[in-house]
Amino acid sequence: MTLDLFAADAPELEDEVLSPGAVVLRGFATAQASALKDDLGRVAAAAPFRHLVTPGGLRMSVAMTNCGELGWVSDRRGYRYEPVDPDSGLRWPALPDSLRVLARDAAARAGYEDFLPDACLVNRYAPGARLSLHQDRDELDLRAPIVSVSLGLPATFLWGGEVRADKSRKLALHHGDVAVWGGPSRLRFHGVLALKDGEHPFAGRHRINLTFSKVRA
Ligand code: MD3
Ligand code: FE
Repeated sequence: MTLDLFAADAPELEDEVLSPGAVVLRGFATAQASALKDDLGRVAAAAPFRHLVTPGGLRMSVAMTNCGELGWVSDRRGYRYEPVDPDSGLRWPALPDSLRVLARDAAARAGYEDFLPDACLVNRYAPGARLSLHQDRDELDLRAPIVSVSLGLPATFLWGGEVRADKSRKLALHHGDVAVWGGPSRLRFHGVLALKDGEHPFAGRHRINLTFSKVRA
């Protein structure tokens, strides 16, 4: 890469390794954002965003929907992946090609070839919405990475350790950033701080996060 001393206002975006197997690809999705927006609009029309309830009975502040063969759901009975949207009784909308290709290309760039996700959880954050520290362990295929795409308002991501009590570091995720988490990092604790209010041309007062995973081994 050439160092351009005159482009002080246009810094090069570089891949950032967070820990072995985990990398942030800054701006990786920016160029495709408008195609993603159209496809996500169709997904949300077929399977509207909703606030799920945790097994403990708390309403989640993040609104969620899914596309792909399997969708993540939570209710009083627990967390799990289901092929059918419990609100409609219909299968989740198919994974749009734009999303499938983006997830596959990002995974390959991070060193995971042939990533074929069967689930895409779409999280929508309004100001104040947050996701407390947790692990993603409802997927069966833990060899496959998770790919996450951030769109709209920026958020502060918490990157923890192997156990909940480990100190976590903060990381800003902006519109277009794609993170790939796999290998020894696959079961790390992580979360998202309460979203700060703002306005973004892509999503108004929201942040949208896409989490792609391979649920079936
Ligand atoms: C690190 N979503 O839905 S994606 C989730 O921004 C979730 O909405 C967050 O965590 C969001 O479960 C963050 C980033 C992410 C996803 C899975 C991981 C980071 C991860 C699995 C292991 C380690
Ligand atoms: Fe997670």
